[in-house]
Amino acid sequence: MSGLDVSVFPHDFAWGAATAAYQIEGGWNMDGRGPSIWDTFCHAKGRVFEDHTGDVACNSYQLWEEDLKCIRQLGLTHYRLSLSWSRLLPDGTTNHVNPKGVAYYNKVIDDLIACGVTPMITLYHMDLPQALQDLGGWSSTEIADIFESYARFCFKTFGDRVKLWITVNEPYVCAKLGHEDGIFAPGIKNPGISVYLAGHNMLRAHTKAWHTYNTHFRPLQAGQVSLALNSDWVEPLDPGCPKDATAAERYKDFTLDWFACPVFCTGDYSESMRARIETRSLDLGYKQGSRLPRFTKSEPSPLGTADFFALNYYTSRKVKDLNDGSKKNELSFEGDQGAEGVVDPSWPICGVHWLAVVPDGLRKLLKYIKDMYTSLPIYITENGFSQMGPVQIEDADRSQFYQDTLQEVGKAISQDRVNVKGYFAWSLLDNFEWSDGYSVRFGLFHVDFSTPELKRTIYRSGREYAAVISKHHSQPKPKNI
Ligand code: GBH
Repeated sequence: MSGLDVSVFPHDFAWGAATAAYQIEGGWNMDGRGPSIWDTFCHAKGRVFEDHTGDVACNSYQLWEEDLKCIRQLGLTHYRLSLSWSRLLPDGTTNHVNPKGVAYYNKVIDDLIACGVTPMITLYHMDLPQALQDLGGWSSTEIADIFESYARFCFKTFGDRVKLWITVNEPYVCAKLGHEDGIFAPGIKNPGISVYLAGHNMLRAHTKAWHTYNTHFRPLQAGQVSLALNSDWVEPLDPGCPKDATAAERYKDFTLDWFACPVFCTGDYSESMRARIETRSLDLGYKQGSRLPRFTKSEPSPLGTADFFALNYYTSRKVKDLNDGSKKNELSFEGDQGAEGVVDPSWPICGVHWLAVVPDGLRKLLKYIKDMYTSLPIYITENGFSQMGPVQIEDADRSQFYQDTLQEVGKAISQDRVNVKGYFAWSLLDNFEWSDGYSVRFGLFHVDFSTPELKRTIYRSGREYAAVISKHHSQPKPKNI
């Protein structure tokens, strides 16, 4: 990454890396942690690649100090981690607090701050307490208030030191992969119905947590709260084909805009998304009310419930119309969306099949977010590149990827005037990559899962990322005028 011009990044730019509790912590049944839906999902055979589990993962629960060394070696200014809800509250409710869970995160937070690293904390990264799933999980109305109590507990316990919060990570992925496709926990396949309900309750949960922070904690703690939305950059497959152009709009309606419109634009789902779902319900003879829930006046509005925009970007897609395709008569999310995202043959696929490498898609998406949604600061809360097969510590291709991507972020800042505040590489460590188990590696550090020491070894991309950060910090600071 030595070719990267770091001078365009603001002097207080957040250089980060991200992880998530279930993907790194292990210690799944230690010291009073309650089970989460991912424990259940992994322990049922046949769900995850070679039945891998997060039982041990990187063992960050016991090896936190090794992680801290990695963070320091990179010279990160920020570290994004998530809390395991069921480690703090084993049955999901504040009726039972696990003091050892609280002590663990207190140590992590204190150690980070002592090392000059700013924590960004995600409250929910895919790992619902199993006890709450047993009550209906994200499909139940009550979950929003239960989440609000959990969030309040975390703000109260950690908010004196933590100033950057993410409520829910990727509601799209949790709803779609967990409740429509069933390939993520809780493994529900209820096409065209549960996905909208789960997404809706995540938005309600986020909204309540933001309002709680805003009213009760912001005055004293002065932090910021948002939710992390994942999005590909999309364009019509054939820009000259009106059907593809409309399909690309629909694709956006059902992905980024599904959550961004209520929070940043109107307080409700877009007219086009709602109309599309209503029409298809009629066409398919679905009569049990609206599949896309409504926000009610008795609850606070999602509009304005973000203090910054948190974006997870990995890849891009070309969109083709699917209106007359096989999903036409199917009650499903994809049928509603009526659009299919495909990979352009010129894009390299690196590692896992879905990750086409398109760094300039990130620049376009950043500008799009600024133009369409908000002038609030944007944090890129995840972005990364995967490796499969034999371990390559000298990962020149990943180093190139980070250089190209950061170059595009730099252009977004200097040429498009997008207020990008920070960048978090996914991930600090090789870790449990959900349904792909340990077969897909996203780390800046390799973790040797074959030995109990779980030794961390820096990849070349990690060394080069560290060099970028240090080069940026050795630049002269702008003078205060
Ligand atoms: C992020 O999601 C997650 O927040 C993070 O936990 C994860 O480790 C990281 O990505 C890397 O995957 O197999 O064709 O069904 C990014 C969104 C959701 C994109 C899952 C790929 C699987 C596509 N990802 N999706 S497929």
